[in-house]
Amino acid sequence: MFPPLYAIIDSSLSGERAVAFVRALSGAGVALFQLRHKTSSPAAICTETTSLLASIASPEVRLIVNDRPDIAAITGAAGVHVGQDDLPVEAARRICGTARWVGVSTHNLDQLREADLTSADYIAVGPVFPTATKGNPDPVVGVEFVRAARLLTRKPLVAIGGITAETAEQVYRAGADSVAVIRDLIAADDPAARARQYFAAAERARS
Ligand code: TZP
Ligand code: MG
Repeated sequence: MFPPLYAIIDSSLSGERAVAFVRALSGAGVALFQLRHKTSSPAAICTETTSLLASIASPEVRLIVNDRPDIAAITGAAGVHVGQDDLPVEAARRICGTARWVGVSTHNLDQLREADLTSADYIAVGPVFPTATKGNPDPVVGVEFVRAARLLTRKPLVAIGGITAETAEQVYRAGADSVAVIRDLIAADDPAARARQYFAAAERARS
């Protein structure tokens, strides 16, 4: 089963705090993380990735690097996530190989159809809801877009953008295999407890 919760670490979290966050969430069962330090230097992203990888105890827990297939490969991370303006999926694949995941962001149905024809291991769609976390976000696509996307691909579908533990259930019900979340987890008093609320929402949506 594709991990139902994808926790993204943005620039607001680094060093020991990021390590503690990954430890707490992986202890709660979160099996998929992304490091998204958009403004950091390649050297800093390498260092951060290496320290997060060292904090991950289980081989079932994956850390994906945003934007940079070279850093994913060199650090031994589990994969890379590329956007529409990054290296294309197949270029990232050549760097990362088939053992690592390559995920891709899409924001409309044309991009989704195109991504479906690639070797991408999962397709992200969004922003599903308004978000203040991403600067200059693409237009909000809404939950209906997730439903439409579900009909167009059999690849794992990751919904992103403004999702909270309260709204996750409707997103899973619309066909998302996973929800990718930044603020709602990072800002939580108890991120592990918050993560468990997502798992409960995914269970309810499945039953
Ligand atoms: N891509 C589309 S929305 C978004 C990204 C990276 C930001 C998601 O952050 P949040 O805090 O979960 O809305
Ligand atoms: Mg990118």
